[in-house]
Amino acid sequence: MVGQKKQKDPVLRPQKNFSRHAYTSSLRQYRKLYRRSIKKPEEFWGEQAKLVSWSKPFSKVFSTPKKPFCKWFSGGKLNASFNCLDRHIPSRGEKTAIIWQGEKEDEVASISYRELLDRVCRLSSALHRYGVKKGDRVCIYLPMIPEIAISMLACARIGAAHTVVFAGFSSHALAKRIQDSGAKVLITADGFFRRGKLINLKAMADEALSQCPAINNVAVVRRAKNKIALKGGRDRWWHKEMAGNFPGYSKPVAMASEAPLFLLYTSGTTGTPKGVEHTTGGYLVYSTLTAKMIFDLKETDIFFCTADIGWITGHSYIVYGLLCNGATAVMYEGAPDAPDPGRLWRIVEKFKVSIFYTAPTVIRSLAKEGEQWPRRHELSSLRLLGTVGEPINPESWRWYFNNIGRGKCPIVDTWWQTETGGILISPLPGAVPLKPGSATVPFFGIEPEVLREDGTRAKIGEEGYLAIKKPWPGIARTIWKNPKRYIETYFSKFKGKYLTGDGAKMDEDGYYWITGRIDDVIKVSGHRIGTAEVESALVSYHGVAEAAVVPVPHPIKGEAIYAFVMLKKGTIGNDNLKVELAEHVKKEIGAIAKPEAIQFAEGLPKTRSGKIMRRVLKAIASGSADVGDVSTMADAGVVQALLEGRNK
Ligand code: 7RM
Repeated sequence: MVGQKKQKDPVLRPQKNFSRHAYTSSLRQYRKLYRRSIKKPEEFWGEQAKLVSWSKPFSKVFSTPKKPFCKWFSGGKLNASFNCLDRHIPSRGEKTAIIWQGEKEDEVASISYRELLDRVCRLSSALHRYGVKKGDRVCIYLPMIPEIAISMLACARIGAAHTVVFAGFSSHALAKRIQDSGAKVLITADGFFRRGKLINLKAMADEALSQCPAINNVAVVRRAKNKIALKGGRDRWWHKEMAGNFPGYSKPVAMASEAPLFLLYTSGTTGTPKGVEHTTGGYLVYSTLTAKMIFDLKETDIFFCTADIGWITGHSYIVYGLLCNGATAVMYEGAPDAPDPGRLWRIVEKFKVSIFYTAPTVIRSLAKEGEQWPRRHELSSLRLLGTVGEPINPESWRWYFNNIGRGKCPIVDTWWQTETGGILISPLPGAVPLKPGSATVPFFGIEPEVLREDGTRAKIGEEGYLAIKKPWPGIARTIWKNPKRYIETYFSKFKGKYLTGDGAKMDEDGYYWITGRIDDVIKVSGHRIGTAEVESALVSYHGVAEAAVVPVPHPIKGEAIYAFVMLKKGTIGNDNLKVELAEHVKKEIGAIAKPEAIQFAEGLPKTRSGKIMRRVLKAIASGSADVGDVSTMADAGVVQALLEGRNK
């Protein structure tokens, strides 16, 4: 929980220099349009939906035949790939859709809308040959190379739902996602580079595929040129598939508005990640409108979002929301500090980036290296900055504002989630005055509420549960194969209202201050990880009896993972075992889930009914001697032992 202290910050108006926002140039105008969007949502969204092309117009804007499940733009048909590609060809065929920067400085590609369409059509034909049909799932396990966007759009074109698995996830995590989604085709690569180091992606895919007999076709992009094995009859080189007997144009399939566009697995409060399902019409309208308005997109903008496409931010603001607006997206393959902390600023200068969108953890890690890095670069092309993924502390906000925006660019602090499809709380640059550390005000059609345990509304300044009163077009429609979990997770605590899992407070100006997750989800460097997932990975290691994982504040990562581990009799807890356990978690989930610290424990604080008291563990892990009320604890003696263990 960072960034909540300085609420008394003066309201900033860095917008003087900001050219007129195309839609709402004043707070008054924002408020007026906001009120209308809430009072007459069907009218508002019916109008906004014209932002995308429909092959068959919708007959009903919004309906909830079975609450809390909702439908948007029913009766309508459209194709997301058509909207992101074909429709731009007459006016923007030669415009650059994607600028790709490889990890090596001289590896650059510029792909026009026309070229992108051609490559998407070629892959669509290959997917047809693999027997992929409308309604099927295709798994994409690729690094940040143009082929990841091409794969997504090819799936969308033929009506198959994609499920992208972040290339940093382990083979075990990949296998689980393939199995749960029921994908029958995998698109992957031979390997890729991370900080100059070769990652053998195909080997990991192979390991996963040994557990996934349903995958009968694999397309492999040649990226790193490392030596790999192609399994006969199953694996084929992407470039060969793209070159051979090409029939020409591949027709986009008209999809029902509520047809699934993609699944994206995300962490929740159990050990099993959930397949968040987004559908075509609502998601596309929402991601496109938020991109256009919040980033104030103009025809000449060069937009650089540093997120990986394996996360929702990349889905919505590198691929769908950006390309549907006909904008130019910069895609960077490598790490922000490779080979040095000036890398991102070099990219901004090189491609004259005008809008830059990143996570607070990236800002903190680069700020730590000093101002000399951005100072070396010409950053005057920038006109707007954004952040996402975690609360931003006012110090980092100011560093970003002064050293990157050079005091001239508004910062949009955008709050949203995998489940929301697009941004829900954010300033509209140039219209809404900024307060460092606050995500500010709700987007059109969004009604946030800060609620108390009993469901009543919290007072101004009082922290509570952040909930959203009514659905919006971008909301996830269900959890794949688990509608019950959808209802329980999001709509049960406050009946019918969407529970975000975040804490928040609202100030006297109606601005929202997000205080972080209040469930068992941790944000490590902006990446979402479930404590239960890490715990089940730890427990799956021989010798481990029980594990409890909690977040601890971390100066760069925001939050880090702290694990308490109880060993079975006969297992000795030493530093060697700590290394082995961390490696095991990496193998089970991925490097992002590795615990920062492991503490061996003789016992864990539990209630008399056997529930682990995480509140107590959090206090201990953070080095606090004050663990709060322990009157409900079964054996208060364990706390002393844990405190002593911590100090060791
Ligand atoms: C986009 C994304 C969602 C969680 C969410 C919050 C945290 C995201 C902000 C933020 C404070 C922000 N999707 N979060 N944006 N907290 N200010 N601007 O990150 O599904 O991976 O995570 O991220 O806790 O619930 S996500």
